[in-house]
Amino acid sequence: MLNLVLFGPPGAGKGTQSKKLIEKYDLIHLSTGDLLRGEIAQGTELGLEAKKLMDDGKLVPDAVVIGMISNKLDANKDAKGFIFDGFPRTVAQAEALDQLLKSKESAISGMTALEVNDDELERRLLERGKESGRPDDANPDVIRKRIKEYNDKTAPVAGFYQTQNKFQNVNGVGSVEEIFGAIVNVIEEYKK
Ligand code: B4P
Repeated sequence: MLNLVLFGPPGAGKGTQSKKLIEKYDLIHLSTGDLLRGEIAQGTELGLEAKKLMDDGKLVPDAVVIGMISNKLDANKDAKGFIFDGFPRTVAQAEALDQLLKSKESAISGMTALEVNDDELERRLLERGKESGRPDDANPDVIRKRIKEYNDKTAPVAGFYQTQNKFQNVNGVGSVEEIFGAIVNVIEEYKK
């Protein structure tokens, strides 16, 4: 199985690149951001709770997102592999993912991190906020809080995969096609 983690700060382009990668490699796309927005759209209890945190730029509790991912893995037993987009976002989530995959006799193939500076992230997210209506993209204070949450809680996840020799950086500034090409080069190495 090819199990990829796409990593990077909010607005780094994880969602954008995931869409292209699932087509090329025939993988199942698991975006915790999309799954949470789906719960919000359906007005579930989980969605209502998540919305408060997301609108404020905070992470949703680990147990919630781990449960969602576990359900999705179970629902896609015959998949060729998965692309994890926006998950894991904490070391506890990374440890849980390792355990979940181990119980299915599988493992993460590699993590690819998109590097983008803070000014560019803020610019992209505010731009998206104009059209998407996403409340967490509309307010510069919330965007900065999300970047801080990333630096405090998510950035350490890179070290988790580095110690397993499963971590690669890619420059996330440039055209979508250029960045896609760089990610594909890294993935081809994982596949060897
Ligand atoms: P997510 O939905 O994961 O989204 P994101 O971090 O905002 O963006 P992404 O990196 O996917 O950017 P995109 O490609 O869309 O998270 C939202 C919230 O959900 C979190 O803040 C948190 O509250 C919660 N959450 C999600 N997962 C969680 C977890 N595991 N644990 C706890 N909480 C969780 O790109 C952004 C914009 O840039 C787009 O408009 C795109 O068109 C543009 N763009 C992309 N590539 C570009 C390029 N090369 N050049 C110029 N623009 C580009």
